[in-house]
Amino acid sequence: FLAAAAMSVAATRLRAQGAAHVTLTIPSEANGPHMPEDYVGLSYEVQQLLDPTFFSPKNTGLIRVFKTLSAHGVLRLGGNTSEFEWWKPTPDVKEPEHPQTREVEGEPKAQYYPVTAEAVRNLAGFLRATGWTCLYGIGMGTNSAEGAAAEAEYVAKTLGERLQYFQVGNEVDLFSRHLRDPETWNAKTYLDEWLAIARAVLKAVPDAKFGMPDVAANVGWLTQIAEMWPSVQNPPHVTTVTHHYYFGGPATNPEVSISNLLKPATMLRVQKTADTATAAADKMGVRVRMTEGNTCYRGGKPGVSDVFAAALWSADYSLLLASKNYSGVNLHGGTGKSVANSVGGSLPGDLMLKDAGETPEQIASHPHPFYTPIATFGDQYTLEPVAYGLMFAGELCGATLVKADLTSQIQATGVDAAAYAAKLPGGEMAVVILNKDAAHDLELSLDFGPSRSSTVETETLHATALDAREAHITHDSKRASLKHGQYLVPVPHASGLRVTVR
Ligand code: BDP
Repeated sequence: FLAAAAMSVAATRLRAQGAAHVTLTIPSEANGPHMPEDYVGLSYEVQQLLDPTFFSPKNTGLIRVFKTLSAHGVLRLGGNTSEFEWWKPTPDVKEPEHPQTREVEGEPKAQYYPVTAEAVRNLAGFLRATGWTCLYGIGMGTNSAEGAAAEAEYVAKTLGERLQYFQVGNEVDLFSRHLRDPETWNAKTYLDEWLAIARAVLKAVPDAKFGMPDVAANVGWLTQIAEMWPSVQNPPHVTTVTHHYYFGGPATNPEVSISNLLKPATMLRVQKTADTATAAADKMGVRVRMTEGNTCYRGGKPGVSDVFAAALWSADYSLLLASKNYSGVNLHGGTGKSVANSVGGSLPGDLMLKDAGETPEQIASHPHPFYTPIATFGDQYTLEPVAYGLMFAGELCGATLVKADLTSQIQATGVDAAAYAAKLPGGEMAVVILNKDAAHDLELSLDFGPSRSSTVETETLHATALDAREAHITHDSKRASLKHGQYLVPVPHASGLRVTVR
């Protein structure tokens, strides 16, 4: 069968001058998951709050790029640095005593810093100006229940309806490395500790909502928590179970490459994790969200994280999780200092730059981690390629996805591509095709069925090459005609296309 399939694919490629031809029948009804309006999200270190002028209503440049990315996005604050924050409501409040932690290679150093009332007030103004809401991260690793409750009270009051929920603790499945006793730390001891803090928060904020457990990678904890949950007396209101995802890392790992990032096996692993997480969420009757992730941990890898390949990856990754009923994704980033502190002082991507012959001064002049969706140059903010992929996927926000597995149909040709279809709130059908293949072009016959009219709108996600430091979204609203409900369209290698039919 495989040989026959390969032969017929080869034959169709020859016919279409190198492009593999596929006919995709687009169902006229969508009965898959609904992709929420606020699906698109970003994640920043809590330490970003150390500069209260960053998330501020006065930071108009940043507000502009947030709004370009999404009109209703979700800003999540967390990261490794969230374990070393302490709440400083007024200038006279002294730094508390901190518990003993272990210093471990590869884990962040205990660098304590205050989160101030001013930073939280500015954050509220920033959220109002952008139209975004917030998942607010409070530390657990070195925090006290009283500290968490006092911070939560001020945050709830100040952010108001801009606050979706609290997250307490970041990547708790890794606490055994440096913050807890590896002999006793597990999903059960975590849950007990989490409940104690959540109940203290509830005393201060009776209607507080939560997302948890924000594991780095071990989604098995979601399964275990879902199993333990029915025996929790008077459970706090958890709306979302959460996990993180980094394709690989660190930057020095040769496995972190464009071809590995984009190959179908990578997304198969993502699907497996998603199935586990979704099953746990369903069992608890809550949603699941990927609250922190990106291409390559410890700050990303130049030439992979900051190029067009990352745009195709983030578009595919985001739509795949939407098709698994996730409530959203938050891509991690921020300015250099906060992310560097989160990974123990310097970004290993710097090592790569040293290998590439950059001087320490040149390295120091890179002001942000390589995976950041929004880069900062002085007071200028720009959307990086990885953000373009998220923005492209985000155009299906508010839509209902069709259940058909269009990706498998395309991949049967041997081309590394993915496809998703959805019914938009206005009734239009949209199809997104992501041709991640480095060499093979596609030619698609999209069969929308006879009932669709002939107004076709297209939009492309493109760049000059997979490894180009650029991404573009080009809107093309020319009217094309459907022949017997069919639309024939090329999707060149290394590009994305959205076709919307009224
Ligand atoms: C995650 C941490 C985050 C780091 C990121 C990274 O939560 O704080 O910035 O890894 O390594 O595990 O880049």
